[in-house]
Amino acid sequence: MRLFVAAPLPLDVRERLAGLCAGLPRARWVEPHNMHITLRFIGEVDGDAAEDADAALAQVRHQAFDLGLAGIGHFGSGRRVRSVWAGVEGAEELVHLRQKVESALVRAGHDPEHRKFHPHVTLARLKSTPAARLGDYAAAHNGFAVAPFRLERFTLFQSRRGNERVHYEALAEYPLAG
Ligand code: 2AM
Repeated sequence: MRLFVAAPLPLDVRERLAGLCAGLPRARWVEPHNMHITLRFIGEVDGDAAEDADAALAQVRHQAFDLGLAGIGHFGSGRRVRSVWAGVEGAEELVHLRQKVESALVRAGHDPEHRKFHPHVTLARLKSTPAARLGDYAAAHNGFAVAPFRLERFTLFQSRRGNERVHYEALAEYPLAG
């Protein structure tokens, strides 16, 4: 099974993000119910490893905290822009939480993640979208912002593919202390 750990987003935040999901040619837009902030991609694991990951994540202790969204960015450059995303504002606590998640998974036997953490909400995956169109899109939505909302849990998701659609199923939720 293919797993990842993420911060789920409230419905009203996903509805705001859905308003950004138009106006880019050759974009595969993320469906609003699938939108999240990835904390740690785990990848393909068997059932035992998934249980170990779940047990480790259940040990993570962290306070609930506020975070907002602001701005539009992308990964990749030139003709190889891979994705567009909304940025996270005030991500200090999210970075702390992500460090705890990372330590817990490493203790559970996963290889450490060496890539830098860039908190974001993926809006679309792109293939050969003309750079000028991307520039227009970013300019149009430059002022995008979502007021801070409270993150009260994080989630272990399973990524499933079916009918050419991807579906993220919440396998477990871990409350943050109120
Ligand atoms: P994203 O947050 O940038 O979209 C489920 O597929 C989630 O895990 C996606 O949201 C995606 O990142 C992230 N993900 C998928 N494949 C990945 C990979 N090979 N390395 C890192 N993260 C990945």
